[in-house]
Amino acid sequence: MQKAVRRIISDIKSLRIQGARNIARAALRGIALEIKASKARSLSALYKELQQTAVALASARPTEPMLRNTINDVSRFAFFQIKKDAKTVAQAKQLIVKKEEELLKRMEDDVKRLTEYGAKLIPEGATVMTYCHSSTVTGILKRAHEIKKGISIIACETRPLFQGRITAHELAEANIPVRLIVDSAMNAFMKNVDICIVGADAVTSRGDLINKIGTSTLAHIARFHDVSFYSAAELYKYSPLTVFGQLERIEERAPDEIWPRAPKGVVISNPAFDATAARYISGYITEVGVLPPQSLFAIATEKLGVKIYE
Ligand code: RUB
Repeated sequence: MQKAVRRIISDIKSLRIQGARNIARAALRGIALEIKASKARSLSALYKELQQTAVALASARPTEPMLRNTINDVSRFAFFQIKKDAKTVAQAKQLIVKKEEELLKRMEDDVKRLTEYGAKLIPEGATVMTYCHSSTVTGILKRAHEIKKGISIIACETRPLFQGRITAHELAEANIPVRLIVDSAMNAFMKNVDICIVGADAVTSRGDLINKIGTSTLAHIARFHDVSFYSAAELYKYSPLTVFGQLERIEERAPDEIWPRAPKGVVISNPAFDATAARYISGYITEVGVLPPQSLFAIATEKLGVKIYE
């Protein structure tokens, strides 16, 4: 495997590349890099190399359907389409790289549409609480600021890796009023909040949301205060296997992210994500509009081209 691709994998594992969209985009870039540099002499050798790269990239973060769905698109394309259309390795390489460019473009178009729906949804002068760092959410907030909604943001710092600081920094650079609070201050500040918007790592067939650990706490507190709670989720965040009863696996990360050199005898648990039940979610902001949690499954299934009747 190319050194640059191994680097992408280690950057995803270490969270130097973080957030579902950035991870999926980096993986696509990784596939294109590998294919462009491939020395395969036959179509089957090229396909094998693609599969190995795809599996290595897809396993870099286990709780990421967008990563898996996007990589699946390239693999399926290579398997079915290239067999049909490519006569030489050079042609196949060209087709795969073109597919990668198309997918990146589609991701950009989708998030642009989603951003517009999200910005429209935010009330004038609203205080918005957010959690962790989601490029989709910061995109919505920047757009809302651009169309002069007069918003201000409360960002939770998001222990243990403080992705909330990335959010706060990015919004401050965009001249959006932003306040950073510790996660345990969520409840104290919720009475000043008009709307909560978080990102999404995965959405299940029941409409439950899997996102950074602590998201469900925020959703429960928002419900207690009657504040609406939205998740910004492109349809590619949907996890298709959940309709067949498979649970989305929650990634367990290294204990030293919480306490490096912890004393012997202290057991540390460090799940990266938690699940928020659909009933706490006012809606998903997607590229086709703001959807009730229960309907995301049908629309995403269609977009992903997953067949559930056969
Ligand atoms: C990031 C996180 C984000 C989602 C969505 O977790 O939970 O809310 O990934 O991000 P981590 P985006 O920092 O562990 O990757 O909207 O950018 O896809």
